[in-house]
Parts: sequence; structure tokens; C-alpha cells
Amino acid sequence: MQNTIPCMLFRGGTSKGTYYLDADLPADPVAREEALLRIMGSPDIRQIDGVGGAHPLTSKVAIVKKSEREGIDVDYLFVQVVVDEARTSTAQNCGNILAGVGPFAIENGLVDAQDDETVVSVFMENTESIARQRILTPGKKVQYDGEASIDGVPGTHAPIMIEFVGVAGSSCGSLFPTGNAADEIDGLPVTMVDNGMPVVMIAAQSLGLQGDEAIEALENNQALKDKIEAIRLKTGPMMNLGDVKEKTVPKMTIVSPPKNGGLINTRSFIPHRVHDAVGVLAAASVAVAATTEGAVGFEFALIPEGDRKLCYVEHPTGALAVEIERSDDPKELAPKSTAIMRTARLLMSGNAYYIPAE
Ligand code: NQM
Repeated sequence: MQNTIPCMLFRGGTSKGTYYLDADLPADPVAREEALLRIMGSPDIRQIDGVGGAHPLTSKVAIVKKSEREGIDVDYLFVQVVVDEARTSTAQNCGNILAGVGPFAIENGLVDAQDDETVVSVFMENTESIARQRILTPGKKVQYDGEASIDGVPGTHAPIMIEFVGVAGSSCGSLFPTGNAADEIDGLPVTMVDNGMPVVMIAAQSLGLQGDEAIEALENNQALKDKIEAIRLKTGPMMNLGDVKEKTVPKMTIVSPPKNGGLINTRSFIPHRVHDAVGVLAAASVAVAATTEGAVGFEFALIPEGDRKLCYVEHPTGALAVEIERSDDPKELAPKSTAIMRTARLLMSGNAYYIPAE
């Protein structure tokens, strides 16, 4: 006998995942995790018996419910389903999957669509911070087609503008959790930063790299991966994240001078596979650090003028634009606001099927 659970499949930004109403999933945490794993087809490197795409970026879950918080429409919990292990993690947030949360909330009647445009306020449970999404809703229906493009996704779609509130330090307690813009680990200068995603930045040059290596070249370089993982395990406690061996944070980001006129170039280990692009909140963290004196990357970043900066964080398939507005107080390093543009698309709606354990 198969169990069924109502489910929608969305592409959110450059990621893809299954989206559920909280009430539709089993209430028991063990049964819930089992359902999420089996529907995705984990553990299996190919996820062949499930809907997962055999990569961390396509093995993601959003669980959404109507919020009881004042001024907030919905609560969103992000779950990373590990591809090749029977394990899920809520230790990180995901700004790409977030892009589908507003459309999902409207499609499921959690938020009443307005004519033309609907603002959805989302409480992101993983990091206890807020995102405001502006979704095009002509005739009170979510519009998915449009003229906006994001690097890493073919074609054009309707834009979803997302503004983040209170994301600085949301996982690590402060923007620079060690109190320094840069520290030294294993003889290498590193920057530990959290503007919505815990990120460790290391200059490509200090790793003997150019910074524009192909994803496969980095993933096949075991000595490099071991070095980066050794640093990552040391940064966990320093970033107030504890033992990160089994966690998907911090993200290890190699930075180098921009190649195409952007702010900075990146290759991001998330934390073991290399991202095809860069995470949304990871880019938000990189953008703030790279524009802060003393941080790794500051010296070679091409920093836009002004207090409101549109920063193009370059990645293997293009660039991700992050707008950061500096605080009026020059001593305050956390930005006043962080905003990005994404697109999302409903791919499938129906029931997910899985065979429960005996
Ligand atoms: O940093 C992948 C993604 C992400 C995270 C990851 C993300 C973010 O691209 O906000 O979006 O870093 O595991 O989906």
C-alpha cells in the first residue's frame, strides 16, 4: 500500500523542491522525516525511486503554514533532504526555495491574492527572520511567465522581488560571529560571515587556484576538498554553529576578482558539492563581507559607489544581484536592508506517493 500526501513541485530560483502544507504531513517527527526521504528517493545517489533530482539543489523541501505572528502571512520551514544518506536537516535556510513559498501560499489559499500584485510576508523558521515577497497576481492569479531572467535558469519568467529583514546574524548571532572581518585558520586568511547564511570566504589565490575553475575540476580535487572540509569543521564552533560535521552549513566559498565586472567571483561548496550558481542568502552574505574593509575579498572586489549598492556576485553560470543598503550608522556593519530578485514556477501539483516502513 502506498501513502499519499498533497504536494506541489516548484522551481524556486535555481533550486527545485517539493512543497507541502504543514497540516498535510504526518505530525509525528519520525513519520514526517520518513515521508520526506521516501518521496525524494533518499538515500540513493540517483534518487531513482523518488522525485529528487540526485543533487542537493534538487532535493529540497518547503513546509508552509498560515502564520499566527502579527504582520506575517505564512511560516516557512526549509528542509534539506540529504541525497545519499537517510537524513534531513533544518540547520540552514534556503533563499531559492523561498522564492516559491509566496506563490505556493497563494495557490493554496493561505494568502488572498490582490489584483495586480500581492505582498507575502514570510517568517523563515530556520533562521527566525523575515522575507517580504512581491508577487505578480493579475486577476488575482499568480503569474509565472514574464520577462525576468536569472542566471542558472533558462528562459524568462515573472520577477519575484524579495526583501530580507533581520537576516544579519540570524544563524550565528552576529554578522561577523568571531567579531573580526577576517581570521586565520590552518595558515589561511578566512572571513566568517552570516547575512542570512553562514558562509566562510577563502581567497582562491591562497588555495593555489584561479577562482574560475570548472565545477567538476573542483569536485574532483580531493586534496582541495579535504583542506576545505578541515577548515569548515574548525569554523563551526567559531561561528556559534557547534559541531558542523553533519550540517550543511557553513557554506565554503572560494572568492576571486570579478571576471565580468561584478563585485566578486565565487565558487561555493554547499558544503561538499559545488553549487551550479550560488545560494541567495549565501550571495547576500558574500556581498556584505566583500564590501567590508578587512574582509577576505575586499581588496579585489569592485565595490559600487553609494550607500545603496547593487552587487553582482559572480558564479559558475552567471551572477546573482544583491542590493544592500548600508546602515546610516557607519559603525554598524549589518546592512539596513538586503534585497534580491528571483523567479519561480509551479511545475506540478497533485499527490506524492511513498511506501511507508513496515
Ligand atoms: O543560500 C543551496 C540554493 C541554496 C541555498 C545551498 C540558498 C541560499 O541555492 O539562500 O538558496 O547553499 O545549499 O538553493
